[in-house]
Amino acid sequence: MTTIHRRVTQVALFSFLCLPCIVIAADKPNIVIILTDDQGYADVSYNPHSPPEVSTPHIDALADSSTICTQGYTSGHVCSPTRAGLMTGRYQQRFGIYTAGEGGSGVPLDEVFLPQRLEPAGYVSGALGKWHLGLTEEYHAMNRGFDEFYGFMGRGAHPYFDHSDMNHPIYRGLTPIKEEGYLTTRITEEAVDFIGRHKDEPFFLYVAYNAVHAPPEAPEEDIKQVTRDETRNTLMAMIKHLDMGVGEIVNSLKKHALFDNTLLIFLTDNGGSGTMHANNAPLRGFKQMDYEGGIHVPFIVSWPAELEGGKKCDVPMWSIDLFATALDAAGLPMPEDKPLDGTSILPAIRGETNKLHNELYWSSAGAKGKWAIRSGDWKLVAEKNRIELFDLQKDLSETTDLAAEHPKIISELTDKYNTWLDEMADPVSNQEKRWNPDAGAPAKKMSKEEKKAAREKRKTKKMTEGN
Ligand SMILES: [Ca+2]
Repeated sequence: MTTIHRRVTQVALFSFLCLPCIVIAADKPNIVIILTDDQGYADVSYNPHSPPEVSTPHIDALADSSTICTQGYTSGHVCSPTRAGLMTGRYQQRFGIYTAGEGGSGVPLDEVFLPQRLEPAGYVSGALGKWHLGLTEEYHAMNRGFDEFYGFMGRGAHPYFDHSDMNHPIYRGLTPIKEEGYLTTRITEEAVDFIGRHKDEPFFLYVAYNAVHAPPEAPEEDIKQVTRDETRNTLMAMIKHLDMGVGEIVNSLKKHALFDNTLLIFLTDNGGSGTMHANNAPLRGFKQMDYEGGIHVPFIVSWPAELEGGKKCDVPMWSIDLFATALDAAGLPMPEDKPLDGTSILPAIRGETNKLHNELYWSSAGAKGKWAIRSGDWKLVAEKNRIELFDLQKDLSETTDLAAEHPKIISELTDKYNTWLDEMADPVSNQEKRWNPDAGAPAKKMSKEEKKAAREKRKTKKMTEGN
């Protein structure tokens, strides 16, 4: 019996026994989100600004057959806040998450995560890789609606080769395991395995590679002298494995004839990292900034059964929209108990609308005093008492501050931001919501040696903990 004949017979049999089940299984698209970590805007070779050392043939092939969203943003400029917004479909600030430290300690338990909404429609859900939404068991992916988990829970970074620190282990489900192998490769293998095991039911697969976050670690044989910069050479080898992983996930979906009816979204969790020598051309800045280089990311949407490929979509959209988009694709209603701030991006990709949001807001609260708002083509970027204004339509690279010429726009956008921020919760860490120039004691004057020691300490902290 051929596969098709066997399938027809199975469908006939199940239709007779259990009609609603088979209708669900046949109609619901699979949903796959590949979230990479700290990858530069130009560290995908489909970006025309990408430098010659960057080669991502598999990501490029996916981009070619999909829609490239040229105005794709993340709601955080670091890892954990973006993840909190993505998993809830809501401004993460709505429940007090403004920084990596706040998100990394856990998203309040009354928030509802995406797999919890998909489960009633028959979806099985798996999370792979970096969680970074809580360290303790109640915040574990398995307790936030996922049926399967492979990866690490807490901090932003994890070594790529050495998984022996059982204080920060790799988990399978809720169980810490002894693990070996290059983590990027292991995550890919787990993704391929998940797809194979769940090919006959609708699934939601969240593949959160920690690549290419620090530490810079890649298989020795893959590190080539493609630039004069050792860290960047290592980054290129890390990207090679990430790119191969994307290729294997796509191949696995194709092998099981699932690719056409899979909504696959590829994006990065924030802008490329300066520490890792990422390239964000033509955008200004890096991760941890609200300039475009910190929040404007590679963003690809594929769903061949429903969306024509080989296109570009220039409508501003962001990571918070993926929740509503997944529900829309699955034919599910938008929740009323926890209203979403995101909206389905599918109408924009189909060309049915050229606007999804009036404004996009960023805030990392008072301690850092960084915030931004995009409204139409205007973007206001603030840090403490410095406010800059850019016209993104003319100046995507944010080279020319127009604040002095447009005081009225500054005041309108500042008012909008303040109204929005008033609606948001206080930060869970008890820091102030707004920067306060009078807060805290004046910094003690440090000696040269003390300054050097503090710098070293910060550097070590950054490399081991990540954000
Ligand atoms: Ca990140």
